[in-house]
Amino acid sequence: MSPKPQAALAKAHANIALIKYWGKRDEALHLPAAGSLSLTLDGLWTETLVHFDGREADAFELNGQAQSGATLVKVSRFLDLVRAQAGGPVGGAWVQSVNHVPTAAGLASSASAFAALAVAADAALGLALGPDALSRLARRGSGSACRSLFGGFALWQAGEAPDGHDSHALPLEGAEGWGLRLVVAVVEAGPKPIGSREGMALTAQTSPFYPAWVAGQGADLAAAQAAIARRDLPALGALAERNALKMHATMLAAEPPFCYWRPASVGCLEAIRALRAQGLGVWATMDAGPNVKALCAAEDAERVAEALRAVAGVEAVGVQGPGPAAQVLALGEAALAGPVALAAT
Ligand code: 2P0
Repeated sequence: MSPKPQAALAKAHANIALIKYWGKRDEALHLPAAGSLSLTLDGLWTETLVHFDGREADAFELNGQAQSGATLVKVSRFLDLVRAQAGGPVGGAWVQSVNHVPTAAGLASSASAFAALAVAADAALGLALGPDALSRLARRGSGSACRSLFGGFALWQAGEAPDGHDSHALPLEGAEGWGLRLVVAVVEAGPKPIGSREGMALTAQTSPFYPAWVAGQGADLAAAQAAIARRDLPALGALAERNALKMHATMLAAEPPFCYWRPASVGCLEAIRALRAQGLGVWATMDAGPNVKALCAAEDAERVAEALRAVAGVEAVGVQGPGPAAQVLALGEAALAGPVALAAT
């Protein structure tokens, strides 16, 4: 009988930070200058098959397309980190990934992608890394990926150690049971001024507001955790909105300055303020792009979605709830069927 294939299929969901990660204390190890806090989303995820089949060089297929160049190198370097943790020599791998984070939605898929890759590679080699180690490993692919290991709320503790052993995410209780929703408005995108990795580095190097941003993160994280513990949506929403605006303010003061907002982003922020003035509990957050995400209660989500759909320049609106932790879907022979293909739309 042939040996069991060293293969695993894993799934990880995207996350959106309510208290943001923006700035590193170590660029190579992806160690953040401050902690962050996120909500994992139910409707956006990545499925990844890793099969260490002994091939000479790693191969990577994304959404049915063979990848080469920098994308393949990134995956291969990441697999080197996993191979280094195996007892003996491990050959190359076939990696097949499907992103159910629509590219058209302009939402970052690197968090779910590296979390799924970490979980699949670990399971394929039978390393049985625990949640902390898996979160640390995912962080090495992309910082925010360390939060996608966990369902619901996740807290990425910045840590202090130079080697990063204390810089990983932890699950935070309390996302379920109070009907939280994140309404995602996809805004027509112009060319992105700068990638998030370069953007946060430029901010850290040049923005006079950066030290104040980092100094305020501890208080925002503590207040957000307290708001979650008492299920206080107005407090959590207000903190999240202000935290996102503070992050974007650091970029406006960078040298050269940059801004991810588009006219429709401002339209969404205004629409959210108008709903709030009418008494609705809804708050905005934005990441390194023009899309706007609105935090609200489930019973208000449709009204918020409707208001955001009416904003000029908004291309699509979707409603997300809290999502589950990353998980292994299949092992060995059963994993070789690979990820579920994207529905043709
Ligand atoms: C976040 N972002 O907390 C913040 C808010 C963007 C704005 O994490 O260089 O792709 O791989 O560690 O994780 C995007 O940055 O950066 C991000 P790297 P990453 O979600």
